[in-house]
Amino acid sequence: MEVANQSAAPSAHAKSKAQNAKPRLLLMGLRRSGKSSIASVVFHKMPPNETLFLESTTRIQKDSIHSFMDFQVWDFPGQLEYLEPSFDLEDIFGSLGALVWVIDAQDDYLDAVARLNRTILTVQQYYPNINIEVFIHKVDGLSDEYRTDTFQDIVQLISDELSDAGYENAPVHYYLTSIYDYSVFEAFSKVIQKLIPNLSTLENLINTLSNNCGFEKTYLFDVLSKIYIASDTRPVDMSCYEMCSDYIDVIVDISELYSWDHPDRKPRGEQGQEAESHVVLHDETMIHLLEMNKYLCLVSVIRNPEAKEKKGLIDMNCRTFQEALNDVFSRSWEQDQDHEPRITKASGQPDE
Ligand SMILES: Nc1nc2c(ncn2[C@@H]2O[C@H](COP(=O)(O)OP(=O)(O)OP(=O)(O)O)[C@@H](O)[C@H]2O)c(=O)[nH]1
Ligand SMILES: [Mg+2]
Repeated sequence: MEVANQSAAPSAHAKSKAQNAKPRLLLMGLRRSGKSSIASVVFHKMPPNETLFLESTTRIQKDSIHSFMDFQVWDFPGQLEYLEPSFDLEDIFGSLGALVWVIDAQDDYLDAVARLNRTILTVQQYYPNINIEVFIHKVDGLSDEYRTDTFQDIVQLISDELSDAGYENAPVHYYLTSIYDYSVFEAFSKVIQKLIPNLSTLENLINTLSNNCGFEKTYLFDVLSKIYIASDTRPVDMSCYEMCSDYIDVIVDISELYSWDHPDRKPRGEQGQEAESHVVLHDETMIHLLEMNKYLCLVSVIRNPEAKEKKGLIDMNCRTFQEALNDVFSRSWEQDQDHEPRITKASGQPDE
């Protein structure tokens, strides 16, 4: 296995290498817990049913995602014993953005919890700032009541074991997820958002935009993965998110159907003609979508009848937001990824 090395403690060489690397999301957990399914559904648009035919992962699968921000997703084989001394921890956890631990909630989860705790206790000695995101997964098969019980039980087990081992207030966050609904996208959105250094600036900008235009909820989406990288800070309403996410599909489908080419689409700066669209639903809710650049689009839900009338105001404010967004991201967008495929798959390749 390529990440194998001779010593368990991080080496100086590996440390300097890691500083230049892109943030990395590690998908870990026991076998068949659903790691590859999550990566395939979120980043490769695989229909959830087709994950039934996924084979067990035998080598670390490394995906490089080129988007508004470049990052990597490493999908681990469930049986890999990466805590053994033959693995260099720095190679695995060095440029870590997040450790996503997937637990199959339909299965006996005691083993998964024990292994997660072992991992946390080992890794936090070297990387105390590590963010641990626990996906309590496959909850589609559980009743609402059983779901809540399972959630509480897992949270309790993990925090009890960690505090018994002397690790209080571990930075562990929990999500109920399933590939059969939007929960896994929502959870991944939250995980990715923690990697964005300018998140609070973006949220403030979206809050201002929403207030000025009378939007009920606004999301800034990554178009291909449909992860939202920021939203206004009003409470999240799952149905709003689902509606906005579906609307992106409609627009992408229409664009593709009519071969709407985007030769002048750029990751930053002045854009050509953006896709813009709105629809009014049976309950008078309006969804408004405006493409921001090559990767991102802004989707808003408008329920206030007065706000819907003021199309000019919405246009003007959205343009101003687009300019501000450009400014916020201009540094990270300096390196134009135009010529690279958006998602490249390099299974088991050593990290460059
Ligand atoms: N019901 C349900 N099944 C799921 C979900 N996610 C994944 N699965 C199923 O779980 C099985 C195992 O999924 P994988 O993604 O291959 O699991 P893995 O964690 O990558 O397994 P290894 O590669 O062996 O470590 C597949 O049959 C998936 O269809 C989910 O959210 N709900
Ligand atoms: Mg797998």
